[in-house]
Amino acid sequence: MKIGLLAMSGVRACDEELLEMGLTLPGFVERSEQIASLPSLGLLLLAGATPDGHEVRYAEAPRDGEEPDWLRDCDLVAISTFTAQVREAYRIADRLRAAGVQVAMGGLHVSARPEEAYDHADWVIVGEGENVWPDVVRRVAEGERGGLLRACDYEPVDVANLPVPRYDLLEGRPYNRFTLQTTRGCPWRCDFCASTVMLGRPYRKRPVSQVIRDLHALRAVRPEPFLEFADDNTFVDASWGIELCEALQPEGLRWFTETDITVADHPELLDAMAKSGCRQVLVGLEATNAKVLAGVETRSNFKARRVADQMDAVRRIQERGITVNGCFVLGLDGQDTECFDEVARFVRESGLYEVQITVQTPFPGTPLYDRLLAEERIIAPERWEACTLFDVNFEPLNMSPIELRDGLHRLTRELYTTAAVGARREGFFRRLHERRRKVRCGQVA
Ligand code: B12
Ligand code: SF4
Repeated sequence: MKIGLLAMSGVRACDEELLEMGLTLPGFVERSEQIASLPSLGLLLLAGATPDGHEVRYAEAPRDGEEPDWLRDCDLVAISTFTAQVREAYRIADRLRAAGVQVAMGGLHVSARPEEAYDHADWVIVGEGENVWPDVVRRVAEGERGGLLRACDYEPVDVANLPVPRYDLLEGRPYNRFTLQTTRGCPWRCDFCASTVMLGRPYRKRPVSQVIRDLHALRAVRPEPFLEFADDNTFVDASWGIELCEALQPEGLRWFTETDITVADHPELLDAMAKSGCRQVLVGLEATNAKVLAGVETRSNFKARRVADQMDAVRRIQERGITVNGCFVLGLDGQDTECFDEVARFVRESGLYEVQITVQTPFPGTPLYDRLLAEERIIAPERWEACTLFDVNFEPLNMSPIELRDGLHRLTRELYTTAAVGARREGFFRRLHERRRKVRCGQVA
């Protein structure tokens, strides 16, 4: 059979004013350019899990209508979905089906709303795809016409035995970064989290040798990639983390990942990360005071418990030469209009190299979505295109939606000007050089 794999590419926001700012503010443009072209690791893994004997091609559509024509010649097309682009993906799926192609949809959005997706796809897959996809391919080859399949009805995915992602299918596309996975899931349970924790499995670490195997598959087609780990929370286990970094070090690459604040508790791990080429860690700080963060992480109040240590943790990480991208959520129930100034102050005082601000977003399938819906605080339920992390689609508790939007705009203007970005960078390098000088002089260990 001819099988097409279709990812929706690019970043999304509905708010015109913010989009315009995004085009002009240097700090914003840079991150968008870095990430906008990441390939879909999920689909490359499915390609690796496809039974032999089929012709597999990978495609990306920046938006609805821009999918390649060759998809219409396929027998089966797999589409991966995030919430913000799912309506576009549905329209593409409808057209492909009208052209006689069988369509399978999976990914975070349809895992949360499978019945909705079933109106647009022959096959809908809930959860991790590695063990379901080969069955879909077999069934289509045998002439079956569709079904709603759940990963929990198949053998659980063993992260020690994932297929090799088919990076070779990316051909010559100009990517700035490439994703690979070292872990799946996260031990925490944040109310708003719409990441892979939604795929319903506990935190799992891959054997380091398997990560390196995938890296070599990538390097066979892109010898000097900048790596972005597509993990939710890489360094939960410090000794495994050190093992990973030691294996990465001889590769001589640069990399980025997302991890929680506890990474700063382990000096040996930080040293190993720095030596192995870690350039930046993205850490969800979310807010700057414990009252606001109370209950946001629902398992053990982790985010609130660690709030007092935020500034020092940023310092401990950054003094190794690893930059921190601190992420803040605006519009949490405990916040009022003071939150914008609080974040700006924290960014100034902490010396954070990079900052990301988003508005609280009720993604389908999250406890947050269900709670806000029950409280009739979602402005337009199922307006999935607003699930961008930048569009306000709920009634905050202690401010109006307009105040939240305006505060986001104001903070965006303040944080991402050339001067603000320059000052953060200059501060980071000044402190780093100062510390290195002290280490050389024996003033600090
Ligand atoms: C890399 C990434 C991107 C890349 C994606 C490249 C691509 N086309 O796939 C880029 C930079 C383009 C991107 C964009 C956006 N992203 Co993003 N991104 C991520 C990130 C960091 C990793 C995703 C990943 O690779 N996971 C690993 C793979 C292996 O998992 P997976 O994709 O889920 O695939 C598995 C299953 O879902 C399933 N599966 C997936 N598809 C299919 C299809 C079939 C047929 C089958 C059988 C199975 C299947 O099988 C796979 C293997 O098990 C996550 C955060 C995180 N840490 O997870 C956010 C995340 C996915 N992004 C998010 C968001 C909000 C966005 C944006 C809306 C941001 C914006 N404002 O523009 C846009 C979406 C626009 C768009 N184009 O879709 C949210 C999505 C939540 C949601 N429910 O939608 C996440 C979870 C971040 C967050 N903090 O909430 N993102
Ligand atoms: S720490 Fe991050 S990845 Fe983990 S549950 Fe919270 S938001 Fe999700």
